[in-house]
Amino acid sequence: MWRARLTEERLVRLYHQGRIFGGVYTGIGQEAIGAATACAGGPDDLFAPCIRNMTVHLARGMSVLDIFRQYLGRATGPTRGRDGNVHYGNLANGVYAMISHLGAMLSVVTGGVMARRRLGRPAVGVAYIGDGATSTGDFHEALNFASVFDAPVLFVIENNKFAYSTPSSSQYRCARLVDRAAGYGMEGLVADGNDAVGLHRLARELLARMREKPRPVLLECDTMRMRGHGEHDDCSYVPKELAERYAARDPLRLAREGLAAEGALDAAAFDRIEKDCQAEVDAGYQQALAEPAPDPATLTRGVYADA
Ligand SMILES: Cc1ncc(C[n+]2csc(CCOP(=O)(O)OP(=O)(O)O)c2C)c(N)n1
Repeated sequence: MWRARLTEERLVRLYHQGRIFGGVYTGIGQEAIGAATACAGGPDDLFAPCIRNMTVHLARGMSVLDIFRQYLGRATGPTRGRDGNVHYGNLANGVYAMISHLGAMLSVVTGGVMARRRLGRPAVGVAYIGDGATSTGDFHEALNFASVFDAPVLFVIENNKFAYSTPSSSQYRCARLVDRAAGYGMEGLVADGNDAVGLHRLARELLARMREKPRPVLLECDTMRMRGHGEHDDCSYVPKELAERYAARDPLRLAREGLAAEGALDAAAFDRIEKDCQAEVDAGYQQALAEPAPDPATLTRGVYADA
């Protein structure tokens, strides 16, 4: 979570300095969801991170250096400078690169998990989606299909109260999004999306059960988008009181307090983690900055499949 927070804070600054090609969309304030669930997976599991899931990439082995290479459009980065944004992944580590069409990746994970299981690999999948994207047809199709075929996919809704400027009240009429689980005949649970420790325990238990007895689960995580949709958005439409309520429940603060209360990690150890992550971010940024942009002569390479 510290790695993601500090990386994204640096990216925000770079964006406002005009050093990023394209937009910056952060998961600041939502780090617990990706971190807690992705750390709960096994080595052969599949993940489909969405816009605000840098913690999933990091938890599944991507380096801070590679993330800076991606955002700075370096030839050495995960998309070799073809994309300067969230469309990166690492299939070798079971992480799909997202495409922009929200909802589309849910079926991809479902199919990927089914394929692995047919080959005798006991994989489970975790797919992430925002509250707004639950209104897509793809969401419905993927959940229904996964339920009918008992595909062990944890569908994680990050309910951060807004889809761009559209509030939940204009997005859905059910009391909670998890209510939809019954319609698909699957288990649905609600969790505090800012409590990394509690969520990690829940995710470990859920994934272990799903691996044992394959079936999908819908998990709605309560959280809040703490910045604009992207850095171009000042989010003036967000009620101040709402933002303040969640600022007081910052996931890093909750993790620090929770782990200290359990005697698992004292304040000094937590501070050391922050310091180490800051050093990693500084070094990663400096190295990526020194690396080359792609050679224009290679523009179509890796974009089209070789015939
Ligand atoms: C199918 C589809 N419709 C619209 C968009 C444009 N779009 C990109 S992000 C976004 C808001 C998504 O809101 P939500 O799913 O709640 O996720 P959040 O941004 O809050 O994390 C929209 C409308 C898109 N990428 N794909």
